[in-house]
Amino acid sequence: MWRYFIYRMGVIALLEAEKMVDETLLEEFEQALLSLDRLAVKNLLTKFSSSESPIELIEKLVVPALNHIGFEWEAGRVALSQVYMSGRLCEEFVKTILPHADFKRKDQPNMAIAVLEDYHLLGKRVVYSVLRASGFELLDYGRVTVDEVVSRVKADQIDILLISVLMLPSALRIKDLKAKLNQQGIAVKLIVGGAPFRFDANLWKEVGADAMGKNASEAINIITHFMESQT
Ligand code: B12
Repeated sequence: MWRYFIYRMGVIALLEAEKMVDETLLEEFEQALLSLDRLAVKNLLTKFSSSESPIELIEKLVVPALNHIGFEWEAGRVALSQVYMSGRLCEEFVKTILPHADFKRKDQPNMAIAVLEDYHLLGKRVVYSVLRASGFELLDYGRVTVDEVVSRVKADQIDILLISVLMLPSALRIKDLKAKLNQQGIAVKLIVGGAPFRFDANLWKEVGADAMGKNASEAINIITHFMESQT
């Protein structure tokens, strides 16, 4: 119960903090998503992209709009089908604006990214693309169970594992993952991210992660920090 309370307070605080763009634009974008107006979604993204980079566009417009839609769904004001279609529309356009890989960097740890027992894939896609565009090479495990990820991390000799989850039960599964990695003596740094960690600032420590990133840019900083501390 207390966990849910912290979570709810976190959602409200996050929605306040995320009002970073012109509220009218954000509302227009949200309405376009909810009414499945593909053309309006495209036009608004195009308008915003003339002044912002693709990543800023995602962080300042797409993420807050989807967060708010999730909140509205929870409050019973929008239907799950609208949440679903909003997610699909954003996925469709985000795919076209994400930057391409840039392979300048060579010396780096073995890295992989996975979505743990969760069906929310858009955040992982964004983090993966931003890391590759910043010169990091990493494996994409897609959606995996705890046992699958443990055996893949072992086989690929992964040094840094990034985990994306959007639901609280999936976040709590990271505890099992950590325990199984420890049992097998696999030393891998765990970086976690996604809605539950943004809503509850201490959750990443409770599940045994080594770090938490609120967005893709923070993932870059954390990895760079790990690399520097190893040299
Ligand atoms: C779109 C959406 C869906 C879509 C997903 C489509 C898809 N292919 O991804 C659909 C409709 C399928 C869906 C289904 C469900 N959903 Co949903 N969904 C959302 C919503 C509205 C937006 C998620 C999203 O795509 N955001 C945009 C991306 C870009 O942002 P992001 O994922 O947060 O990622 C950013 C950061 O978090 C971070 N990040 C993410 N991962 C990582 C990893 C690392 C390592 C780092 C550093 C950073 C990082 O960087 C990203 C870029 O900034 C959220 C609301 C929310 N507040 O998040 C609810 C939400 C996640 N859903 C929720 C729920 C409950 C469900 C369902 C259970 C509903 C149901 N009753 O069926 C199902 C579950 C499906 C399943 N079996 O897993 C809840 C979870 C609540 C909880 N306590 O666990 C939320 C929070 C809504 C709410 N407010 O209640 N959902």
